Amino acid sequence: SQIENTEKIGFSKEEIKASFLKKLFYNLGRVPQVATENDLYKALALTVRDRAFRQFVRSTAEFAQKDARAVAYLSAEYLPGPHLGKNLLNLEITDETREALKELDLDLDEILREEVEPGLGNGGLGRLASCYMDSMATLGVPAIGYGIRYEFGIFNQNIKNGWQSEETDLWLHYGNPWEVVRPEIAYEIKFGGRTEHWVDENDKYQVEWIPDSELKGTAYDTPILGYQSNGIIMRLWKAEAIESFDFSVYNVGDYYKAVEKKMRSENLTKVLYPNDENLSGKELRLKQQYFFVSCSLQDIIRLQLMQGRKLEDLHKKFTIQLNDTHPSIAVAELMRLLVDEHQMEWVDAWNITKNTFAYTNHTLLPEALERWSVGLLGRLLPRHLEIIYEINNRFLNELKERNYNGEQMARMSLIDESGETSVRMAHLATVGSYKVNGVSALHSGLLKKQVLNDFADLWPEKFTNVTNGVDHRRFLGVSNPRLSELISKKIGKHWLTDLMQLHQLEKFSDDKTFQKKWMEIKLQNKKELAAHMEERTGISVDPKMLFDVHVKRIHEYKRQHLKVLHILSLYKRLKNGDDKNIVPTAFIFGGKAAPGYFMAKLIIKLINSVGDLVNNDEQVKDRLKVVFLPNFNVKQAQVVYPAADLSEQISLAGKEASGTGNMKFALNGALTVGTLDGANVEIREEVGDENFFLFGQSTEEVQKTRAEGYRPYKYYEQNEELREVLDLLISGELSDGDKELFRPLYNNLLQQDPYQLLKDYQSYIDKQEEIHKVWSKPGEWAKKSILNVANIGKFSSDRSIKDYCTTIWKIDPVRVED
Ligand code: 26V
Repeated sequence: SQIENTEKIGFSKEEIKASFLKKLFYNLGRVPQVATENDLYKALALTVRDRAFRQFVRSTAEFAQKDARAVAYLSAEYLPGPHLGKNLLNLEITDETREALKELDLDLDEILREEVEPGLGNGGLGRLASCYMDSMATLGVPAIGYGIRYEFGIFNQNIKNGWQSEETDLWLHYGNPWEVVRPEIAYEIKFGGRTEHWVDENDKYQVEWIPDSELKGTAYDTPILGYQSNGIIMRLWKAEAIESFDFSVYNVGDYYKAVEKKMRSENLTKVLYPNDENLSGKELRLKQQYFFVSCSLQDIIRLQLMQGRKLEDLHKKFTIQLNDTHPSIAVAELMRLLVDEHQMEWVDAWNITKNTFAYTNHTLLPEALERWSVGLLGRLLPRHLEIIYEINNRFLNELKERNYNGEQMARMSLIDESGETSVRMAHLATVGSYKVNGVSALHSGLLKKQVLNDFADLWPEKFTNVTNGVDHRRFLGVSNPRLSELISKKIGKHWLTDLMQLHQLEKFSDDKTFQKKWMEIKLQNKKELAAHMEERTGISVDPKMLFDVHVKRIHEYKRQHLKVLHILSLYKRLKNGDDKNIVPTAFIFGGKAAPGYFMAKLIIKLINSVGDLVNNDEQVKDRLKVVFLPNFNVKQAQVVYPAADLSEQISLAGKEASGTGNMKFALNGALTVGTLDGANVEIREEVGDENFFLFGQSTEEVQKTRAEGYRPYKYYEQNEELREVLDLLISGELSDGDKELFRPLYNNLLQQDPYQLLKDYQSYIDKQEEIHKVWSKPGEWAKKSILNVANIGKFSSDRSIKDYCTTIWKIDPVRVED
């Protein structure tokens, strides 16, 4: 009723226009005549934010009234993408807003382009967290997304002379109209020092942690809207100094010391670590993880108590999802809060803890599995190290009782004593959780067979799969308005909340007029991307070419360089006058390399060098184009996916946990060329093998190849075209005569080739020939494209979240409607 009494803000064109002008005038002190693009963007963002907060307040009231069980999603990364366009769609006011602005002589699309996206993540994992926020909001899952408010997100990528260079991301520079700071929601966080143990007068064992530094985390809330109804918040923590602590105890002479300390505190949330899939054991990274975990757990406990609930019932009212092991120190922190701060018995606290957490694993790559050295962990979090040892002792005792031998116990221990003694965070997360899941059927299977094999044998019922999904409202609804409109005209708008409705398109796949409209839209989207690329790179591409797209983080396991070998083979053939079966193709790449990852940076240089060679060669430049689109992020992704004809998903089988780009491409009508890796397997199952270009070894074959002693050199010797292409790398032709530049890649492929490119090469080349043949038959291609979209319904993140609700969280969504 308090909500009812609050003035209802309208959604009509007139009301939006009035609100917008009011915001521009009163919040920004501008009239339209003198407003900058940024002023206009901000005024519109504030207009929309008012409406967004209303949804959030209503949902929260509803959830509270129902005393609903809630999810706390703990993720060190989020990649929400631009908020404005998405919120307009969710509020269903895109057209009204466009009209309102038009009456003021303003263009909505131009304003949308002004938004700088929050790049608070590296790639797949962070983007998945944001897709899940959207779906939780839409479905009415009571949820809060907790994370870190990095001041500098993922770096901006520039390409200089073909090399990647990194530039600081200043996303907060112009202010962030979407967030609201909550200064009263702040928690103290301790680091370092020592612990004291004693038995008190009631014979109770007591522990006190005496830290050597403290700081606080303050909440910043961003509303995340669901489609048409609900809204939830993403609560990000910013590190600040505790002023009273610093300033009062020091005398005037130490004022500057105190200032320094303040600055040191604020450093904690300054910057996102840009390494995906590689851990360097950095102290600040562990501090970030503990910081956001402790703030979030203290907040959850506050919410539990505030609702008049008992702490003993925490696991009944909250489930906490760990997005990879990055927040897994939470297992020890919750134990500390319950036992040390809330005086609970260990056994009771452990029962709550292991029934509260659930853990999602996102990678099997050994170099990405988190371990923290006992030395570092003990120095930073002495109490947590003790707790981890205690959890481990009790766990190993349990194993002993089950007659496990020493070798098995050493393998399963939370502590790895084989090298530098360290804590295996995946083991901590597994032992401390009631469910563990992988992110595709294949990956969840491998997780049980490889990394967590012993645990899966011990607790088979703990392990499950939830195949990833994507926010189709963003990646089709917002980013591909033309296709969305065509689909809605044919089958209605119901697909926005039920992607399975796309099945209805199946019956039009042979319809020539429909095929024509379908491909006409693709062409329009390609024109837009071509214009965008030309603006960014100066390279012009004919929109009629086949758009063959490879966008994702640059990593050897993703095999961007296999794509390069293919391009070079086509180049060679064209130069030799052998142009049969080669259709004009634009090869489009995008993605960031971790700043310290030499091979990945060399691959970027290679792509650009191949581009220079091909794009400037009179003989081939109308047949092949190579573009590296700099700074691939969510905003650019929204222009790329709708324009793709072919989606490259060519990782070595068994390496890509799921992939989510694969889903976004297919959702926009691209056909996939891919290996049997991650979610590709399930995409192929859904769209049908005749509509999917499969190549390469299976996971089992990859393992067999390795077991038999893989010798890449054999393929170099036996395959003439492959040999010529590889030799081109060190010929100097790509590098102004420099024969050494690409030698590290060449040597790596010939000597180790850990991702077996050479073994999969021929199968890839053959498949590409088939692809070019199909492209020459537009009707056939169009049909396959339509069938891909018609059968992609499974990969909505709405389905993933429903799976989490039923198989893991045991939550019934509560949809609030007007
Ligand atoms: C690890 C580290 C190590 C420390 C430094 C920062 C950092 C950041 C991220 C990671 C692990 C990234 C794991 C990841 O992103 N996995 C991807 O998750 C996607 C969503 O489930 C999935 O689709 C991709 O296949 C998988 O690679």
